[in-house]
Amino acid sequence: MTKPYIFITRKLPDEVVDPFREQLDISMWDSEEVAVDPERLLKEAKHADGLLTMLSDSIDGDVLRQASNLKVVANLAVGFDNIDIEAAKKHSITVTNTPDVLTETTADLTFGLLMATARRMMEAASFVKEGKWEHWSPLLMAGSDIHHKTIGIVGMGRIGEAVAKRARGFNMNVLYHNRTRKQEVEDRLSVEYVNFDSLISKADFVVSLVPLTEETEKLFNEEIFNRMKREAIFINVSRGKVMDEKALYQAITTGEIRGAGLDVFQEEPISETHPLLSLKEVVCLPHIGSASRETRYNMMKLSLDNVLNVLQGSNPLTPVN
Ligand code: 8YV
Repeated sequence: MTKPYIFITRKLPDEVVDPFREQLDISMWDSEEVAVDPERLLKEAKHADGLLTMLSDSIDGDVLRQASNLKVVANLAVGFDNIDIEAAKKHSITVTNTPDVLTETTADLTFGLLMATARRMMEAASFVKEGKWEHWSPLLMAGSDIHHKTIGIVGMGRIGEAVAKRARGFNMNVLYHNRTRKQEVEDRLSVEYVNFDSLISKADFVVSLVPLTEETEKLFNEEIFNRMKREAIFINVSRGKVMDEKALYQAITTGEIRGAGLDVFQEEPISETHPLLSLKEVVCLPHIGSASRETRYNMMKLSLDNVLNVLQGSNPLTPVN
């Protein structure tokens, strides 16, 4: 019997992929760093039974319309804004993602980024490395406290909850806003639901964990930054397109808010001339929320299990549609 054919749009480690070769005929794009060429992607999609893909690759309606054999698209991410879910539904293609396995890792990074930004850790580390530490002074690299401050989490999904737990451990007051109120989470974690406007005006740390949708695009814009406290720090670990980068730059340079910690950007990767990189109040990371070795391996394995399940006629472990 011929094995189902799948194409992986980036080179993944053989030790993760090889065990699946017994049941699947697998081809991979040959680079770890360079995204798959869209022509090759289309060519593969046209005859593959399954695709394993990631945020850097757009699986749009045009690709899905031409993919006559395709039964499953497994995304190596919890978000799936790179895939046209409606088109997948129309063509009866299952889409899967990688929730849960990355929750704690992403929450660690979120909290670490919040701490690094508040306590100016990157700036201070560069200061030492560049040989500028010549004397002590009372306000040398003085940042903002974290404990007993108010964190406002926008988007109380799995990662939001994991961030709230960490914040409670730091004796922070936790506010959240979400499409639906979560009474059980409020009781369990002692967090308070507030409307978006109230969160924006009360939080010392505003943390974006919302998915990118039509409603959340540029949710954090000039008006919203201006309504934040002047001491506020904005943390974005969800999607770059939920914020207006120009407005953020403006808000920091005019003192409307204190600073920002960003793991995501409107267009990724950013270049070294990106304006936000010039601000010492901003910590920029290269979209590494889920990037621990353990978690990335778990994400790859879960994606391959999802593909295999669908192609063997059973239910995917973590379907999106
Ligand atoms: C991605 C992410 O997994 O899961 C998400 O939605 O943003 C990241 O953790 C990573 O960029 C690989 O696609």
